[in-house]
Parts: sequence; C-alpha cells; structure tokens
Amino acid sequence: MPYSVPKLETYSAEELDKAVAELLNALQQESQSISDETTWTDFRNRWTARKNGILTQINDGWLKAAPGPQKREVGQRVNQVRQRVEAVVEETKESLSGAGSEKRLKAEAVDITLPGTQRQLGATHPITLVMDEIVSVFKAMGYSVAEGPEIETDYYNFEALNFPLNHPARDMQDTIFIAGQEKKQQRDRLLLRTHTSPVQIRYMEKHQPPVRVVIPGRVYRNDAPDATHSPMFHQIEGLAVDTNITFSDLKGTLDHAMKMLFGSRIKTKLRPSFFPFTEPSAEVLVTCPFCTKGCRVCKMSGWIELLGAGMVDPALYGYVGYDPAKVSGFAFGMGLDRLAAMKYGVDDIQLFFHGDVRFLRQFA
Ligand code: FA5
Repeated sequence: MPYSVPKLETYSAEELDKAVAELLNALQQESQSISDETTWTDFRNRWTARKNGILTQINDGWLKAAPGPQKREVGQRVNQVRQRVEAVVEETKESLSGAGSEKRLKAEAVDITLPGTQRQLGATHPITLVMDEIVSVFKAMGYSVAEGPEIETDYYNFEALNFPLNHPARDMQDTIFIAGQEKKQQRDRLLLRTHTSPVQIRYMEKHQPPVRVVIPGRVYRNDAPDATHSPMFHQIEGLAVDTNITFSDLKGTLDHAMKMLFGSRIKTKLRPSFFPFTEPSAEVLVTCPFCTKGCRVCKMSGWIELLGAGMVDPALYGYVGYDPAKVSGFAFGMGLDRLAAMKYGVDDIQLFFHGDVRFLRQFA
C-alpha cells in the first residue's frame, strides 16, 4: 500500500510521534526504489510538489488544521519532516548522477596503451634561418636585438628619418597607407612600415649611447610580386652609436659580418649611394660566394649588392635628444629575402611565401 498522509485526531505528542515515524519510514522505503532519472523525478514530485505533494498535504492537513495551542509543536515537527524530505531528495539525486558518471567513464574509457596520434614537427622557415644566422653573427659582436611595430606612424617611418614632408625622397619607397587617416596630422597617420629604419629612432629614444643593436622584422611596400619583389618582405637593420665611430668601423664591421656569413674568402666593397637618414651613404657589395669568375647569380660581375648603409645623419640625433657634437654612428639595412634566395639557390622569392610544403620541406 502506498503511503498516504493520515488525519490527526488529538494532536497529542504520541500521535504526532507515530505519524512522523510512519511518514519517515515510507520516505525511506520509497527512496530505495529510485533507479533512474524518471523514478527520481516521480519520487521528488510525489513528496515535494507544491500542489498536493506529501509536504503540502502535511502542511495543510496537520499544521493548518491544528488547534491553536498545538500549532507550535506541530509546526516544529512539520519543519523537521520537510528538512528530512528535502535532504533525501538531494542525496538520491547525487547518488544517481554519481552512478551516471561512472557509467559514462566506463563508456568513454581510453586505452592508454594504444599508440597516440602522431603530430609532425614543423621546421624553421628558410627566411627565419637566415635571420637567426645574421642575428647570431651580430650578437657575437656584442649587439643587442630589438623589434618595433609593423604598423607605424609617418613620423617614425619618414619624418624623424629626415624625409621632409612632401619631399620626393618619400617616393623612394612605395608606401601602403592605412585608410581613413586623412583627419590626422600627416606625422600621426598610420602606414605599414616600408623598412626597419624607424626602429632606429624608437631605440635611440629609449636608450642612451653607446648603442649597438640589430633589428629584424617584416616590412611592406606597394610593389607588384615578381622573382625579386614581394609586397611583404624582411629586413634586418643595424645601428651603432658611440663617441668616435667612423666610416672605417662601418666597413670593418660589415666586412667581418659578411665573412662570418659567407666564408673567409669573401671581400666587401662600398659604392656611393643615397639615403635621407645616412650621410655619407653607401651600397655594400660582396664578392660572389658562388664563383670566382662570374656566374648567373652575380650576373657575370663577380659582385653582389647586398645592403644599404652609411653614417647616421646628425639630423636624426636632434629627434632623439642626442648631442651631435659628442656622438657619431653608422647604420645599415639588408633585405633578407633576396639574401635567402641567393644563399639557397632559389630563383623566385615568391616561393618563400606560398607555404608549399614540398618547397619548405627541403629546408627542414
Ligand atoms: C632601405 O630600406 C633602407 N632603410 C636601408 C638602410 C638602412 C640604409 C640603414 C642605410 C642605413 P632599400 O629601399 O634599398 O633601403 O631596401 C633595402 C633592401 O630591401 C634592398 O636592398 C632589397 O634587398 C630589399 N627590398 C626592397 N624592396 C623589396 C621588395 N619589394 N621585395 C623584396 N626585397 C626588397
């Protein structure tokens, strides 16, 4: 017989004791027949449903109907019963989900003795290989390494490097500008940096001489892609500022670096050039590492042009608060993509950026 709430006659302590004991006994028994979510829900509703649940029934049938003097006593008993019922409902729910999670654990068990999924390891990209190699050559000479933002202001990319506003020197590098900058002053307008030279200014703003730093990174120009051009390419910048730095320091440093990179037989020579931020400026050429008499790579000349360089134009020191009467320095900048192409005998720099695994695997 399923339990049903009895009517109380006398509301005496004995009658209450007996009724409560029967009720708790029924609660205990019914809770033991819970086997799954559905039987638990039925159980919970039967005991706690607001409308006609057993708790509601004892509230109405026992407490509300109790004569005034016994209300207090009956109220206490009803409360105890309520707490007990709620606790049993909660406990049975918990043990049910415990059983469920055990079932799930069993179903989802993993055999850890099986071999795992093999993930292939990547390898360093050839441009990064060359970049790392050059950085380590300069690190060995005591240079630090710095980086700067690829989205740059006109001020750092041009103005502070002595490219005057509206000067045709700006056309030397075809710039990719960020849209919607017209309302800003020219010097604050954003662009994709066309070279790593703006980091010279950023670095000198933050560091006092002596400065010796190399700055690798990505740069961007509005150049149509072909075998020797890419709209995104890589440069490494060098900067040394101290007292009494001379042009022969520049030549000696670059000559040593090129020998470290290409071998001790390599020679360097300088040819006059122009950059707004160096004075005097030079192009640096190295003897062809691939031949002694002339070949396809050096276009039969025996020499390869590798980088731009020069003495830091003293005008730059004014922008960063250095005293041009006290310090001097040199800077250089090298394109890494053409260098990597030359080093690995690749005839089109586009291959570096297509992400074709068959090409990249050769450098792994
Ligand atoms: C400069 O960018 C100067 N900032 C270098 C410099 C630094 C000079 C410090 C003096 C002192 P230039 O515009 O020549 O220089 O570019 C340098 C190198 O970038 C070139 O020699 C070339 O190797 C590479 N380069 C230029 N445009 C491209 C391109 N579209 N794709 C691939 N490489 C490029």
